[in-house]
Amino acid sequence: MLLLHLQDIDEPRWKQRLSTLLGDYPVVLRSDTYHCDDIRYILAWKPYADAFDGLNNLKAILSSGAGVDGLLTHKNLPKNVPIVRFVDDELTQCMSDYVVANVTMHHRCHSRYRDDQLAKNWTQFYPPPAWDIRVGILGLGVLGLDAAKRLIGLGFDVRGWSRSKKIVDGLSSFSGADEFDAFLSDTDILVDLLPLTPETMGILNYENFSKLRTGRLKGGPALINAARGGHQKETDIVKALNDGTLGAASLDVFEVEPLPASSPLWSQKNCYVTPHIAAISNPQSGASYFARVIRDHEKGMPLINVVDVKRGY
Ligand code: NDP
Ligand code: OXD
Repeated sequence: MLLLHLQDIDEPRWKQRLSTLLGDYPVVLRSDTYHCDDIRYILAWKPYADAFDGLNNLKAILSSGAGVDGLLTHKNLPKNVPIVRFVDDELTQCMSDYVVANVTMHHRCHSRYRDDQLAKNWTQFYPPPAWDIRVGILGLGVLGLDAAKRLIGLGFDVRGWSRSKKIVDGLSSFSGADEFDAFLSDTDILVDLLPLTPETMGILNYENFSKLRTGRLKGGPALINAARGGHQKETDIVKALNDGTLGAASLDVFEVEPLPASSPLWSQKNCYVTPHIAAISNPQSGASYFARVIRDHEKGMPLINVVDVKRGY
């Protein structure tokens, strides 16, 4: 039996799609009647504190999101139960759409031209060609690598930072703490696509913003965070945007979500706020993916996209 435990998502839609695809394999919501002993799989997003209580026969925990930080920090996460995360072409495409749109916006200085328009100011400044702009991507996993390839295709000078080196045509690969400063030092637009782990928490801070390249992007380097709010120090972002250490920022994720009305980011100049919508998990493709995971596993095949709990992603 599959139990759905999805907060802030259209749970009935997922149930309907999964029930259709799984046929006579039962799918239940927490509000349905079932015996905990019968639950073999739980599909979770933002699970409550009691999410796993009594689930002693789990074969796998399924994460409807690509990021698993919410699961891995759950106080009562069952030990030794594999976690399968969501990896999906549509999610990847949507994330790359978000990244490309925001990189292009900052490269073409839309903040500056918007200000000029409002001031009725006709000043011709020509943005440099894409190949003169270095985009640095933090995290070269499923999402970071796809975004990198698309940006390379648009002519940008792309570099990436990950734990292990990558060999990709046209991409400069940096790895580990030793190469972090070298990676930042020539970056004009910093894109964050890292998972949230103890190592990456708070990585988007003033000290690191100060290491980015200046003088290439008019107004200062730009930051794009589509990964997790726990990476960023929001007081540092405000400070950096106000003193020119950063020229602009696009933020899809926040330290606290929904972003509180009291946050200065809402009205911060040159800061583009979106409500964690860069790439959502579509119930259509999501249900197909997880139905396949369950069917295959029930036939004795190995699970796919299993999280390395020790590594944290
Ligand atoms: P992956 O697990 O495929 O990739 C993670 C990448 O980060 C890998 O390249 C990994 O390096 C690198 N990395 C991890 N830890 C470190 C570290 N300490 N130092 C350097 N590099 C590190 O994740 P995805 O690409 O699928 O997703 C990335 C994140 O995007 C998710 O965890 C989630 O938080 C976020 N996300 C946000 C969404 C939104 O709508 N805003 C939607 C979906 C995801 P290596 O390759 O060497 O292992
Ligand atoms: C995810 C997300 O991790 O939507 O998939 O943030």
